Amino acid sequence: MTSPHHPILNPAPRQHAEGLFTSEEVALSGRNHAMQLEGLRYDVTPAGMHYLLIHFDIPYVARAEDWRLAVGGRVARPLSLSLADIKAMPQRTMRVTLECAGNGRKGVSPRWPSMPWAHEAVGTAEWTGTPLAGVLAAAGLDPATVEIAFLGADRGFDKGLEHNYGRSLVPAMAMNENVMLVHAMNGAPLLPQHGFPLRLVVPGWYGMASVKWLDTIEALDRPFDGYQQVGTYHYRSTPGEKGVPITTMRVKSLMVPPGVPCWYERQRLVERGPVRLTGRAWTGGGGAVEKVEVGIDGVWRPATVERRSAGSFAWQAWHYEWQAEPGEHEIACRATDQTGATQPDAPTWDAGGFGNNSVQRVRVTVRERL
Ligand SMILES: Nc1nc2c(c(=O)[nH]1)N[C@H]1C(S)=C(S)[C@@H](COP(=O)(O)O)O[C@H]1N2
Ligand SMILES: [Mo]
Repeated sequence: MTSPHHPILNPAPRQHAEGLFTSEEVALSGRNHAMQLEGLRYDVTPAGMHYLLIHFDIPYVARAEDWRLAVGGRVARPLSLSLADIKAMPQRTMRVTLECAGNGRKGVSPRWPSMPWAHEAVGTAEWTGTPLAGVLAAAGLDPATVEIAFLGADRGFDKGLEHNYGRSLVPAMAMNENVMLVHAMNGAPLLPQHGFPLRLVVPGWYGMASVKWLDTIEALDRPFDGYQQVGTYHYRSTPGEKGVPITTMRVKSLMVPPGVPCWYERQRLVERGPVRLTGRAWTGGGGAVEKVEVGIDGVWRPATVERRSAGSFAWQAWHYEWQAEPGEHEIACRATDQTGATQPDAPTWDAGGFGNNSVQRVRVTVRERL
């Protein structure tokens, strides 16, 4: 019997799974790499270490001169902007921590078959560009605008639906002074994989809002119904329910695993004595992390957290002095933000595997000094 399913036009419904990872998941994790956890040492993640999430293919833009940003829909003056036009507008550089909403999906069981992130789909970059509000003002946004859609040049299929990657914001959010159209990352033109020549950056939100390879902005008199807006990126405690749209990042912390690893299992070996544990913590919506605790074998103690200046969207460094005693240990870290929200011990189950901010645990063997 032939299957009625076709992988592109009518794919077999994906099912939640436990246990072994599929070859599709493994292939996706080759295309989309995480930030190595030792990358938490840098205030600004070196561009090649920053995590990547690319749904379809990276669009090939050979010459930035040939590229245009179209601004249309419910605007008084439709625009077609070159990269030079955008660079001629007021410029600002912002340090922003981005995290994929699917970060931690690997640990949500049963899991949704998609990009099987462990903990490290995060990175911090210095993004340079112009505030989106200035471009929208130049186009003359119609007051009747309900949502503004941002479309990338990348196109493909998901669940049989063909679309360009696209997301939307309500006008108040689009006009927020921190939302930017950026052409540079860490002082260099965007790399192809990070959205060359232009992307949106929505600080404080999970990464899906920061549309890469941006070529169209459209002011709409109705809610945007693109797949990436309505078909996914919702918290759903029951598969198939409407759910809650995903916006800002949940509070989270990560540590640089101490000592040295083994190649395959990634377990750690540390020598007895003082060990400085270090890491980063962040939260969404421009909030601040107020507390980080380190758990050694289940006993939690406060770490020292870098204070942050108001209006900052970058992660905060933390450290903790550990007296490592010989034996087997489990080390964990846990952040709490200014709202009192803290990281759960175990993931809250989500149908799409989104928003897993449960605590990271690292197994460490401590030996006597040689
Ligand atoms: N056009 C386009 N924009 C996109 C995506 C994409 O696949 N296509 N992925 C989104 C998701 S889910 C994330 S987490 C971030 C990742 O940005 P990065 O690869 O620069 O880290 O880009 C977002 N913007
Ligand atoms: Mo993402």
